[in-house]
Amino acid sequence: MSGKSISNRKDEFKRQPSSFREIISVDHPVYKPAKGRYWLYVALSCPWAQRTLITRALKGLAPVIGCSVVHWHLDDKGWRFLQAPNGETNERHWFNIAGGIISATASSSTPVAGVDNNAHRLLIDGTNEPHYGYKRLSELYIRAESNYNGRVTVPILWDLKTCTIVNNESSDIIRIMNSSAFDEFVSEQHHQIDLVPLHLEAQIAKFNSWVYDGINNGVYKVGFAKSAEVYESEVTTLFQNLDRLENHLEEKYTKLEAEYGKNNKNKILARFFAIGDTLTEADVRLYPTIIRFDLVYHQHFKCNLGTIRDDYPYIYTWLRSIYWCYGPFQHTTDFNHIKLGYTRSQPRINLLGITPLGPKPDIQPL
Ligand SMILES: N[C@@H](CCC(=O)N[C@@H](CS)C(=O)NCC(=O)O)C(=O)O
Repeated sequence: MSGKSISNRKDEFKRQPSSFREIISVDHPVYKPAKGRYWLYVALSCPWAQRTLITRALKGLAPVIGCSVVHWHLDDKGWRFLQAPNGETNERHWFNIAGGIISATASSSTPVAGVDNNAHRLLIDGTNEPHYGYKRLSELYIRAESNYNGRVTVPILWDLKTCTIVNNESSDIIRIMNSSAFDEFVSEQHHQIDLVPLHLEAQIAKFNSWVYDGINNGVYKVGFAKSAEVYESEVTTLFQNLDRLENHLEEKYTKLEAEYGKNNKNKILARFFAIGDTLTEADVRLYPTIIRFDLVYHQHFKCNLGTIRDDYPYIYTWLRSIYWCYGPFQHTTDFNHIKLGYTRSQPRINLLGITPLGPKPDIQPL
């Protein structure tokens, strides 16, 4: 049963549409491609923001588009930045984030559940805002639009030249990064990477569409349901969609086994992707939800009719293959930000803010 068939619609979760939807291109009257002109603001706990970090890394854009990371704790005033001592900023760090610095320090598999919500560990709990010294993400929204009254969300792609938000919709931001707009600033090897190749465009669009509604946003519809009736309906629908994904990946894996032989695991895994036999946008958009599933969605959002690790062997093989073999996925995954971010920031769901220590390990070896 889909959530839409339920009469009590006020109990359903509705995602607010994003408000800034510009693109960057040589033909755009304002937003032309340039090195160092655009800046990404993210939360490492946020799956939508992680898409943009993965794409930025895959496309070699870390030296072109810098990045700041908000503190993992979303409090009643929204996202906040850390303050660097004496206004200190180190550009090199900001450019390298998710190319290593933050995640290398913070994503040790030892959970820091005992840490308090006001922890101020620069480059571990987040970064400062290096351009304007802002304390809150909301200040960027107000700078962009003085009477802005929508939700203050990450990710944001910011223009340092006109001091405004170019785009705050992750699916647009990854398309901007995947376009050839920034090719002149990255190596030849990165021009070749196309996450939406023309021959797979329609398949990727179809896949993204049901995965968004049924899985990416599906977990939120479960977690933010305001009545048992809505919850029960949404959680059933979510697991039907996970079953569909499992069948899709099983079919792909079985075909690869037939082609390369059951024992040729390396060859199989090198071609085991959501759509086609290379990494595409479909993997980039699916991964942030699946990597969070057992850690937070299972217990915190009550998506607990099963776990990925125990009940979905093909999804789990795909997940581990992506995580362990592709740096841009692994290095943008910070298990501490993910666990702390969800469990400490939603008192309606977890009043005492106690962060569960398990499951252990965060992800098993391939
Ligand atoms: N449509 C947006 C959704 C972004 C979004 O919902 N971000 C969440 C974090 S996961 C956020 O910043 N929420 C803060 C709030 O709503 O107050 C996108 O995909 O970029």
